[in-house]
Amino acid sequence: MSTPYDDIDQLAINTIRTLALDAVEQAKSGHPGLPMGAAPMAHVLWTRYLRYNPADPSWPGRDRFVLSAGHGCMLLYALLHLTGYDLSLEDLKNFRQWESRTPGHPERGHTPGVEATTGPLGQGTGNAVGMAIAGKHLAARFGDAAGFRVFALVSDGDLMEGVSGEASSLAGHLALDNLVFLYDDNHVTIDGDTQLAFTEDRAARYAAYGWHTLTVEDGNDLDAIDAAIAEAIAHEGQPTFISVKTIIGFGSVDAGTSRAHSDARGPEQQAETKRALGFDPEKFFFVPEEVSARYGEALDRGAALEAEWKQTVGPIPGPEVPELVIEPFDGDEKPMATRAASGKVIAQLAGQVPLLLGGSADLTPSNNTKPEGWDDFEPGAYAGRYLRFGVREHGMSAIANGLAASGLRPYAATFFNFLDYAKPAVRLSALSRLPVVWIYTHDSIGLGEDGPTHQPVEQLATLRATPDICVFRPADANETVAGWRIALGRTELPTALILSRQALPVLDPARYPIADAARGGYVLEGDPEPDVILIGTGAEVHLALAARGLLRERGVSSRVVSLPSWELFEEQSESYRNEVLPLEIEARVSVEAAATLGWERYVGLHGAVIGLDRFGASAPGTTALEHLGFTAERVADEAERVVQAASIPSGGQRGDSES
Ligand SMILES: Cc1ncc(C[n+]2csc(CCOP(=O)(O)OP(=O)(O)O)c2C)c(N)n1
Repeated sequence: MSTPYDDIDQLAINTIRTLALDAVEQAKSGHPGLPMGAAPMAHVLWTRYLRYNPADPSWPGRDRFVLSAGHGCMLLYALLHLTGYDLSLEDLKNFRQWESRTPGHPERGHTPGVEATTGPLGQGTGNAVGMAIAGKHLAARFGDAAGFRVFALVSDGDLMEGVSGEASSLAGHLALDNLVFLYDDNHVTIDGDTQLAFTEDRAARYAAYGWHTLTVEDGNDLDAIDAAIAEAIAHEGQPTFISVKTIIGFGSVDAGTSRAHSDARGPEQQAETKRALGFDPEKFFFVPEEVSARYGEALDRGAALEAEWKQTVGPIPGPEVPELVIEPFDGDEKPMATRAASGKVIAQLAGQVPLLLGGSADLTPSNNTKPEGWDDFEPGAYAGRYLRFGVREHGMSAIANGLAASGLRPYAATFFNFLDYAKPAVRLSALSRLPVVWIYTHDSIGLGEDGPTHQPVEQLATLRATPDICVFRPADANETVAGWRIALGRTELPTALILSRQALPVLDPARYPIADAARGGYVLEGDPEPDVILIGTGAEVHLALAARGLLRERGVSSRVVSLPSWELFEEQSESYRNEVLPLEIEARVSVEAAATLGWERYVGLHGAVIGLDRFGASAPGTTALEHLGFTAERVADEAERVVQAASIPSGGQRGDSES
């Protein structure tokens, strides 16, 4: 501690408290309890230790502050305003209003200075671990100055969520000593005291994860908080968990109870609380001049820190990706699983995309995610680009978000079915516009013997229903190349590559217009004016191709459309989409070994959807596919049926197969 804390520090802390209170009262909703209890630790961190420059929120050398308990966002908004980020008092007054810069939970990319989109409890813990990995990795590869520290404020709810256990366990293993958790140990959640459902020894839990643990007995004791943070920073070889005992809603009549957690309590309580904190109840959103001045020091301090950093840091590559050189797969290649093709692509990308790094949730040999020659990222070997996430799909995914938020280009892999274990973080990658490449192999019942517990059915529909994520299910090795190009070209949004376990024929680029796969959908082959259009994705494209052969023998002309990505296809011009799927051709059949939900969009009212609206079965993949109706014969039969139905004039029994 350089200079002693004084009355202005106390006034500053109470300013944060009253700003949070006024904002919640004005919005008539929100969470004042956490900001009021945790203001002192945030004050100490933001005035004495955190390295940031409010004038340049994207300064790469800054420390990261993650408010994992995102419901307490008025704490962060108040700090951002007071320290000079581009967030005005007017913005604070608009807390939680339409199009305001102060939404109900922090949103990365929306409010300057917000590092992570938090609110779903637990996510921020994983994001912080990802950022700490990024800090270590950048320092190891590009020099110490390229690294940074990460501080996360975490709550009881954060620590109850399983994802915090997954991420913290890995952080301990990795000995990330640039990571500090400040635990807002206030013993209160929405339902009441933590005695109701959360009684383990949290510090002991973190010690068991391999963290250094510290306790601050009084969350209002600035010197004790200061000493703990200083010790955490100095401590080497372990991340640090500081349990800070606080009083939720400090200053209010409801302090220390779950009533203080959320909601406006009305003008009377508001006035009473402000009086208790030494503030004039008639003044709203009031920032004393001395407090402005104290926090205002952050601008000069930040400018100096950044200037000094620029002198010492060497060049660091950015997340942008150069023109990629990826060898196409020859039409003579033996059939190859798209997961295997993806592995070969990653090996080629390794040298071309400097900040590419990634790993798998303990399925490396199955996901084909480790390029030859890449070292593991392990304690003492932080330059390694391969991440051993362990069996922690949710933690892996929240960590990948933190890596992407730090400017790296991460990929993270598991079996497609286990998307369900990771979905909250995958959703947030889209919401917070992070360019993670999600690799999901074993993409259908075609995976075979592992059976219905491992066979995805509804996962494609789930991802397609998620805004802003590009879902790409390639039909072969060459479409897999296209998928990777798309994924890395998207510098602001995530992509999910949905890959097969089973080998698939390689589509010869000399014969098929594979480059058009990048448009999400294209005519693979067929007659210009076909009787029927067969639409497939992934492995089932090959069924459509085989069905086309059968239909030819039956005198029915057809076209096969490969539709690896609905989202990319929807981005194409209307005229292109009409070229691929001409409106006048109503006889259409889709085939995809997954839930049928949504395919009506492409086959229309008179088409047929071949899919899977039940769970799979344990059997060899080809057997499971056959028994569950994924055969070329069935596709051809359905095609014939819809062609016949389409030829019945309207008013007739069109589309009724029994007629
Ligand atoms: C994943 C998730 N589940 C539920 C919620 C709803 N929720 C918001 S705050 C909260 C309890 C918070 O308790 P704590 O984390 O101790 O915060 P504090 O009461 O100290 O503000 C819950 C359940 C949420 N935000 N995220």
